[in-house]
Amino acid sequence: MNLSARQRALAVAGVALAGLLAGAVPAATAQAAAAAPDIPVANVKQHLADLQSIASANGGNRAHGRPGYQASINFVKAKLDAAGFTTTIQQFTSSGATGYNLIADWPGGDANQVVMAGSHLDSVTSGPGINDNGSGSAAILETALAVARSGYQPTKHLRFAWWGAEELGLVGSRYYVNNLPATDRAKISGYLNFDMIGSPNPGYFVYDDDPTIEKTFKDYFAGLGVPTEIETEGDGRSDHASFKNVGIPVGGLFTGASRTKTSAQVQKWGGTATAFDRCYHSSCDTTANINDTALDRNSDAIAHAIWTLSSGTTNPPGKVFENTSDVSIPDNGAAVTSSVSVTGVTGNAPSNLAVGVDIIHTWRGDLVVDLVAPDGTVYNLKPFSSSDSADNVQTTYTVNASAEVANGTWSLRVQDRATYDTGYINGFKLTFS
Ligand code: DTR
Ligand code: CA
Ligand code: ZN
Ligand code: ZN
Repeated sequence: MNLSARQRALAVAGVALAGLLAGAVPAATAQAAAAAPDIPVANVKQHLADLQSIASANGGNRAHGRPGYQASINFVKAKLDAAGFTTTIQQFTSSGATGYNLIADWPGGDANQVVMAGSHLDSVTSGPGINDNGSGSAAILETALAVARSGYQPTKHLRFAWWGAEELGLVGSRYYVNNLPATDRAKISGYLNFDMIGSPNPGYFVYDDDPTIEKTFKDYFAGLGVPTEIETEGDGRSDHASFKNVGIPVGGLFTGASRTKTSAQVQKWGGTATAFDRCYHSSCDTTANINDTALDRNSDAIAHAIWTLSSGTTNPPGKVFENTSDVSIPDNGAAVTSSVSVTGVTGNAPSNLAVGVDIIHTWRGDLVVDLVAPDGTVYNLKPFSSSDSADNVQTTYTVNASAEVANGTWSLRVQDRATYDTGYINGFKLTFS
């Protein structure tokens, strides 16, 4: 058909418009599921070194009812609190001694869909328990810290747990499950268990329980070119049993204990036809009793499973919202504000929200400076000081705002509470990393 130039131009425009209307929107508008970061095995090994030091300082073990276990719980809890997790210590009694579970929730995500990962933190009395089970405990600790520092926004809610008294018979995890209301049990979409994942003569075993969880792990190792086997001795042998017994989907990883690696497995994984861990439940289960490659691969597999099963997104690094308008501060008068409207940030604000403050004011001690979240929550950045005679407030505060929904109007609120010195707000900036 002979079309004039104008008719052709209109036809092309019509096709383009039809395309847009039909939803041919560039894929860039839909955020792809985030990929897990690499878990630095050096960080995991540092946690193991710290657990070793704790055992050495407390009679050589980290067993239930002993000082070394309490110190281990305090060590893990402190790191999680600093990273912005909501932590809970659950007490129970076993064999006449008080035991402790540590539960850590990452704020945000769908509370009706909980992805949970756990490891028992207790050792036997005969040794420091670095592979059994410092390895699992350290790996999920570093994975939890990676969630906090990466800006990952999980669609499902993430919960991590460190169990007490596993070596006495899954006591801590069973206590947790038995005291979890049925409505809350139903919210756990999967429980991932990690007990001995750094054995010195390792095998790569995947629990054959929930098929989705099993496939998630097997796909990861297939991507590494590392063959895996189904964990056959696991049923009832670790804390996943407490969850499986009440119908919660479970999975996990294991590198072997006192059983002997077969010659076929030596062909598959290397190593020797001896025990996977010759120091199982012995005093030699120290930091020397770890295979770094197995610890690294399993730590990365844990992160892969957590990211995959919670199907979230990661905020682009450093989303910045800034207001540079000058706002005069009345001398010894009412508070004034500078505000920014945050949009396009998924989920909650990070635990390390960077709050840039630029206030020009002589004798800055007169000033009270607050960050006000969209829901009105006040985070004091700087209190009044009758002695701080320096000029200007030009600094960046790091605020744990992980309890706050990110999108909305955030304000910097400033009040001059003493006469004579005056000034103004020069700038206010929020960086979502
Ligand atoms: N019961 C665990 C070690 C253990 C033995 N077999 C398996 C299978 C799967 C996980 C763990 C284990 C302990 O001694 O803590
Ligand atoms: Ca790694
Ligand atoms: Zn054990
Ligand atoms: Zn164990």
